[in-house]
Amino acid sequence: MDKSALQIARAAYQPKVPASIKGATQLVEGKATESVADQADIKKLFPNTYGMPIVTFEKGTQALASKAINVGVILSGGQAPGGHNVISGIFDGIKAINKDSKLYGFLGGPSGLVDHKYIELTADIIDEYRNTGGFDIIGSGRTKLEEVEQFDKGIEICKKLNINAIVIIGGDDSNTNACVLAEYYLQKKCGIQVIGCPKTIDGDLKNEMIETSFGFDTATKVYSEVIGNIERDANSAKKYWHFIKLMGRSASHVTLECALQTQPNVTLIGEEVEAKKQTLDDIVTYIAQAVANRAAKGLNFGIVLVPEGLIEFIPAIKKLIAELNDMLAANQAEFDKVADDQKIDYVVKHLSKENAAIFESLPVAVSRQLALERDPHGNVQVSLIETEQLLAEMVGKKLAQWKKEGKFVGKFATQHHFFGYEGRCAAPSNFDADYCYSLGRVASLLIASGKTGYMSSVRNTTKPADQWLAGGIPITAMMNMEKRNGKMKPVIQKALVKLDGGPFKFFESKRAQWAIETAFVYPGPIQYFGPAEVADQPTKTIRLEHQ
Ligand code: FBP
Repeated sequence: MDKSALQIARAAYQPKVPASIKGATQLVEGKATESVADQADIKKLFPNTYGMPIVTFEKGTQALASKAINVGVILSGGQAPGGHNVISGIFDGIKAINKDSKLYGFLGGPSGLVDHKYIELTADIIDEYRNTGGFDIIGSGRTKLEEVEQFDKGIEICKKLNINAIVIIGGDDSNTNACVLAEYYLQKKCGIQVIGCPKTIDGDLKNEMIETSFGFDTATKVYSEVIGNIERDANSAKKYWHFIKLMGRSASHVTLECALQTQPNVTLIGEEVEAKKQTLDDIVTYIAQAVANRAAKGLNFGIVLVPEGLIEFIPAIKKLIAELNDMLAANQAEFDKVADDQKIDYVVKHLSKENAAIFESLPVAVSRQLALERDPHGNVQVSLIETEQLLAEMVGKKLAQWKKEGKFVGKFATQHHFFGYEGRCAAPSNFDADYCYSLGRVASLLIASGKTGYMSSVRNTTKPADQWLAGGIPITAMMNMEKRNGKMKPVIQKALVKLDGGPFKFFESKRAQWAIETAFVYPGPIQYFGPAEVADQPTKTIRLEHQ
């Protein structure tokens, strides 16, 4: 494969790891854990993996284990920069434990385990993918691992390949499934361990012990670079308002981080919209007012950042989606048989009066999305809803009305953009390259220590990598009960933007100034080489959370 000069230089990059796992290391067990909520229910569902202690790896006197370990790795869900480094970290980790250890990659996501599609990941393959973006080494998929038959198919292939442990690299849903699998395999006493790794550009798989999910750092740096370029274009031409939607299925962390990096005029945060019980009209009025205020100063241009999940945070729409989810889950078989052009009618007839009215008031493109497009986890596919376009149109209509009333004197021309896929496979930043490789190394240590039902954890990440803390967190400790497809299920609690947290508070203290002034910051591209203050800095979010 031909390579650019940067790719060649990156291939030789040696990721940094915590000092405590560099040589001999020892496992230290902490106190027993409890789940974040619904303790009795979670304990009942996970009798074997509930209450396990947090573990840390500290400097030791001898290497952990010497027996060869065979591991199967799965990439699950959306791509995130750094996945290949988790895999190379696992590879180097198990080989350091015993050179006869083997790593298998299940192909195309969790379905590879069930359908027995795999390859052995040899040193030659791993070397091709070190420090690269993408998940193409083995591919990814969104098949949900939740049926006993799937788990049993997993046992079959693990027995055949003599696999001792499976590592699932995924988001909150996939790590929940990793824990269900760990519990089942313990119950069956089949000797297969399951370890999770926190992945998602959305940044919503985090808690007190998991500081960030990998990929968030690189993806937000890529989006911020491009937002900065658009800001500079807007400030040069002075003729467009750019409406930019940013990925992040539900939480608004990506949007907030990009706002902190680029200081746009308007930033919407879904969690705030929900807390303030705002309507679609409130949001449109807020943006239109910012446009009018700048126009009064002769500034007919600006930047609006819109989180992908916004629509789900508008309380009236959230209620509608909840009823839609329950109704569709209860009538799935019947709904599947309804002809496509009759589906919207079917939905309207089966909703309560209040929600049917809201559903019918939405633009057709949005109501179709809400009713028709679900992913295998039952989530609305918000990335397909063109909120940025919808808002730009609605703001345009409001300003036209204000113009007639003499309340708006400027011009309003728009451009819209959606940044998501552009950042998910970027070459990992130094932070993600180091963090991911460390997560992989730690996963191999958890396996060598006989652990199962744990998520690999690397903390203290605002400090230089040498001082990072390595360990494992029981996945049950992150769980609570939530309604999914009409039924209460144990799931890892999603981390939404905290309105009393450091990142939001900082943004809140600045946004009025950013709205009226042109306070844009142009971050420029990710730097892979150079001084640490340029090349190794973690996100502003993580720094503000841990200052
Ligand atoms: P994960 O939670 O699986 O990491 O996916 C994140 C994400 O990139 C979301 O931001 C986005 O809504 C979704 O995936 C898009 O999914 P798809 O790749 O299937 O279009």
